[in-house]
Amino acid sequence: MTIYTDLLEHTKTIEKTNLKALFENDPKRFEKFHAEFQDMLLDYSKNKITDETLSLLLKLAKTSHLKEAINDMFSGKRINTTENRPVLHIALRNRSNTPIYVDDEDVMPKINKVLKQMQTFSNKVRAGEFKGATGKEIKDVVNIGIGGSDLGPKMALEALSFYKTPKLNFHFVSNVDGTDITETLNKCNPETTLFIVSSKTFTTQETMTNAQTAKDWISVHLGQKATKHHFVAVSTNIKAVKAFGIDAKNMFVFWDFVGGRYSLWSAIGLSLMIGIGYEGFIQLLEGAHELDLHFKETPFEKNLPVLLALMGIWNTTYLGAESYAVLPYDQYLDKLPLYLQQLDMESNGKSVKKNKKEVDYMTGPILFGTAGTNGQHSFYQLIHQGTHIVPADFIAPIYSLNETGNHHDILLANVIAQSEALMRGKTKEELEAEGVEKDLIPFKTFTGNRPSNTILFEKMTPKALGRLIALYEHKVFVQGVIWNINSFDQFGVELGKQLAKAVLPELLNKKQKLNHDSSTNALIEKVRSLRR
Ligand code: G6Q
Repeated sequence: MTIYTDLLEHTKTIEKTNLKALFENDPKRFEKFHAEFQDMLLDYSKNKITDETLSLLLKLAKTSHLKEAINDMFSGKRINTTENRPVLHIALRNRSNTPIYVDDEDVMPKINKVLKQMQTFSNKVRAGEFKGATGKEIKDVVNIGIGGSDLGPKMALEALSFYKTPKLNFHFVSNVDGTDITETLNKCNPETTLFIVSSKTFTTQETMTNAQTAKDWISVHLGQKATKHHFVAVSTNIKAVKAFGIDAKNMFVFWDFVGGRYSLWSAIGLSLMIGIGYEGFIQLLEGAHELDLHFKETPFEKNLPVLLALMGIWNTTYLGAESYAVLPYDQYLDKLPLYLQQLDMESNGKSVKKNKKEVDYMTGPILFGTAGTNGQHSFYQLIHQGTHIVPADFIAPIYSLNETGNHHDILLANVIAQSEALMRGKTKEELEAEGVEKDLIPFKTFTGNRPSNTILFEKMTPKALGRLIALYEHKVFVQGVIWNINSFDQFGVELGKQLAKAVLPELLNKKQKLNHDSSTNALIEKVRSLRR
């Protein structure tokens, strides 16, 4: 028997149990199944687990050599095996400044140097000292990037917009759809606009197409020489940045050991730093660093990312849940589900193990979600009464940054009630006692017994956001280790991009013979025939 088969066997016992009964039979259940770190509380007691489940899951973590894997990541080992790279987003926020070595080089000095460069630059923009080609102050900052070079700063700037300078407007252009850049440029004045071209490779089709359009816009309005006054770059590719016409002193570097979806903490966060200021950005890094130390040093049974990961593994791999909802009850976190969708699904949406064999178990779930009570008036129907079991994470701050009347009490009452409703449901007997019409009873019954976690923290600050994101990053890491997949590559996004490169000339050259399947050929023909 392996731990895997032990857990499979154990599902038979759990399938016979009911969450509501587990609570009724054990008044200490919450006490047993929660963990805290600083002001953050993780309540995982509303999962279908018992003492035995938890001890088996902790054993699973141990036998998966999780401790060693954590140490490997923190010490700069090349754990991204398919790309032969270390994974060191933790170094970007290593506020203790302890040396971290890659090929005998301590990476901390170069990380600190870029942070300093970002500080000087962001201060200048915020103070109105960085001027455009005609000598005017910058008013609009446009980040051009996609995926990992877009979602992090976009999500975080919205999450921390309470702390944002009112003097500047921020825009994020990512989609290659011309509407994205056109609508953004319509809101900006070329004389007072700064573009941050964010691209690790500086070759990404969408980003380079958008950047070129922005460059043409500046040229048309201010002349060709204006580029260097209105563009800065964040990249690893110095040569391409220079070729684009961006001054080397206005380039902010990062490195191969930072994965795109883990790059918010690097110079990719430049727009965020301009928005909330250097101090705010450092607070974000500090929050993440605190969580890093907690993750590295805390025994698994009290370790928030490990516990959150184990609940996910239990629900997905053992109990068969295919999806996973992240439901932040804080308007500022509206884009968190979008951000976590990339973090989780691009990292763990894999079906080949590190040993090249196909997995025969379920890995990363389908993640979705939305902020506040909005979802309650829409897809929560399925979560409460549908045929799918959707484990959910409810996330809420105890205080609102905008305490207004009784809004926040209502919000908190809702988030707490949702997890209770999912857990306990509503029985036929309860409905009868309420005098519900007999014919409607089947439709109004709630089975309950549906799992969720609740994460509470004091309030939305840069530090709190840092902790929250790091919590999810490490959760994803732990799951990748246990599933024995490489969470740090993303070959699955390549094929579509490659094929698009072949289709593009075929759309443009109507005489080119088509050699695809009948559907693809017909779609190309249709576009050819209708598009002049
Ligand atoms: C993230 C992915 C991906 C990447 C984008 C943008 O982990 O690698 O989302 O961030 O494809 O890539 P560039 O930064 O190279 O433009």
